[in-house]
Amino acid sequence: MAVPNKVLTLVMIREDARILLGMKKRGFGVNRWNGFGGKVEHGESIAEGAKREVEEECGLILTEFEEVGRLDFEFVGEPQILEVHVFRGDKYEGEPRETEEMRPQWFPHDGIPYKDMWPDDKLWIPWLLKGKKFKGYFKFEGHDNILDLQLDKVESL
Ligand code: 6OG
Repeated sequence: MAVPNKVLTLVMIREDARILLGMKKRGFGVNRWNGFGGKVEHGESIAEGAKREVEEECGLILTEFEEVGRLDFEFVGEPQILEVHVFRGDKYEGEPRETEEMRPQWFPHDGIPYKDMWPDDKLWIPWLLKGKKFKGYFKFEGHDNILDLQLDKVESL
């Protein structure tokens, strides 16, 4: 029987001049900068899960955010596909604060630390910053090597 996808969220909080990333302090993707997000829980919508994870991981309350991307990740040797719903966070309340999971930091759009991020990010973050929507599939071998990929801009998800 097919293994159901693992449904995850990923929120990139974006302003005109800068983007908020978090240094992952533990767990999957440790020691990489990334957006905020995690597993969607039973009984909540994907958008609710995104908002909850942002608050848990960096203390911000999202007031305007939009789903802009859908990325499926396969890891060689692992049956489960990670189905990542990517959101652009446009407005929020509060100030970012460090938590047990993430150390947040603002980066200018032209200073995103791609070499310390998941290798797919440099392919789609520029689209997100320009307000585009996208869909993609990546096949990883380990955490550094992309064997195969498909990535397209779309009008709607
Ligand atoms: P937790 O296991 O910490 O959620 N995620 C990825 N993000 C990027 N940029 N690239 C990937 O390529 C990713 N795979 C997973 C989704 C994991 C967090 O990491 C994101 C979640 O926000 C493979 O709960």
